[in-house]
Amino acid sequence: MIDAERIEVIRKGPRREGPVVYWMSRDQRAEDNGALLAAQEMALARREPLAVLFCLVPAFKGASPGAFSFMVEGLIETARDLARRHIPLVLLKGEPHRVIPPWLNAKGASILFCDFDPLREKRLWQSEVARRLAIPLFEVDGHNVVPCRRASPKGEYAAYTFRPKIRTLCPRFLKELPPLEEHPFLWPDGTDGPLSLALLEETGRGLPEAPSPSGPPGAAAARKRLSAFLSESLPLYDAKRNDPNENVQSGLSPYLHFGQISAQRVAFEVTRSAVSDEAKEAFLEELVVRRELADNFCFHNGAYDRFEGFPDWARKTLDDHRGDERPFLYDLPALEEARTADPLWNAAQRQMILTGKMQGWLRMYWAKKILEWSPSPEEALERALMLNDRYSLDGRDPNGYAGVAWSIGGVHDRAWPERPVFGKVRYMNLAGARRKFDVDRFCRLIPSLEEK
Ligand code: FAD
Ligand code: FO1
Repeated sequence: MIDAERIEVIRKGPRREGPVVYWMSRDQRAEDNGALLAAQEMALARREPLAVLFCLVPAFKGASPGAFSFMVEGLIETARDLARRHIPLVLLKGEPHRVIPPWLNAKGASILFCDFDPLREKRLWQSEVARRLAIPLFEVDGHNVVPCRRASPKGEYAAYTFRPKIRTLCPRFLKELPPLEEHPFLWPDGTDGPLSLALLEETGRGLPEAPSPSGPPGAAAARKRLSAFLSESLPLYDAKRNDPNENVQSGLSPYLHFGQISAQRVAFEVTRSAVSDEAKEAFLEELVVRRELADNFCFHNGAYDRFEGFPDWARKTLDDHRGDERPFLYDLPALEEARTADPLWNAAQRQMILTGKMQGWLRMYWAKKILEWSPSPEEALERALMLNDRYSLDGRDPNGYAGVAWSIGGVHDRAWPERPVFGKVRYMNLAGARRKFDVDRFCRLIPSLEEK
């Protein structure tokens, strides 16, 4: 049984007969998918067929064709996984509110399930679809280990206020999920699934492959990455994750972003692995506390991608330092093309463009330098978000909005000694980076953009 605490009733409606449909969006997998399992539970209880719907939109928050390709290839695998359980994955193309309600009507659907997602665009999709439905809509949070709506009723101040809540609730929610069953009640139109699979394959062929930092797309590749991480890098994670030369991060963020693997599965496997408690703790702090704090931030702060979303102290101090002379002022092309005077920043930017991912510690340094070199904090925020969303395979994610807001706007951080431009927002510099790791080695190893 899926824990009822994961489920939110978005729209009530009359109980009637008809197939059950799950609108998949953030959690694009067949296994370990709480929303899909909840939909199947309902369909089995009512002896109804079950379908999964995916709505492919023409553009999403500056995502590159490569990011769409990674997603579509993963969906093809998911469609095949579902077909083996007699559950069609139906692909619709267009704006969700225009294409989903008419399709549900045409199929006589009785109930719709959907994913939880804190992003503005996604919440708008959900409310616009709900407005046009005559059937119940249930949202299931299968993306977070502790469902975001249950973890906390408010925007948390920092990790230290959120951590105890997560720790208390984790034992209840961090459980093995049941497998998806072969669905015994067949979808009435046997052509829906195969036609959509063919459409997905055709869509995939038309897209350029993304530079992928962690391996090919899809649920199987995600599980392979996880097992390699557990045996090779997790033991070193606590000590070396912040060293960009060491490559001991999991590389799971693109898979987690597109929901090709569940955080629940990752947390579960890490918890029962044979590594030291320190390594487990360090990793779960990022995967569960920090990741779910990012969802909490976006869910409770409507201005998560704007200056107005920064805490009062940070806005005040950044306002106080608006007039400060910047050591360098770069325009967007200079940043985008990695043409600054800072070799580490340039290498980090190149790493993001060439591989689709920037190392985690560098992401903080990178965003802070954009603040230092932009005419205003607003412009810095806009540039950092645009570049991250355009070039990172895991971009367009609450983690990105929280990470950039932490770096530029002190979100979830505290005030530090005051200095030019940054005010009391934490500062980072090249000399500090050199004390942490071999900066020159890192810069040497990242090719120039012309060589790609
Ligand atoms: P690992 O270190 O192996 O961690 C495992 C997982 O934990 C990650 O996949 C991620 O889901 C989560 N995690 C790790 N660090 C953080 C963190 N600081 N905050 C929230 N969750 C975390 N993460 C994204 O997923 N997408 C982004 O677009 C993104 N943009 C960022 C931008 C900036 C400026 C900053 C400072 C951070 C950003 N992060 C982003 C957070 C973090 O850097 C990445 O999640 C991490 O580097 C991804 O690599 P990994 O999967 O190998 O991480
Ligand atoms: N979600 C969808 O339901 N349909 C899409 O066509 C779609 C495209 C897309 C492209 C890039 C990307 O990074 C995400 C995309 N998503 C899409 C949304 C994604 O599933 C996530 O829900 C959010 O990005 C993060 O919460």
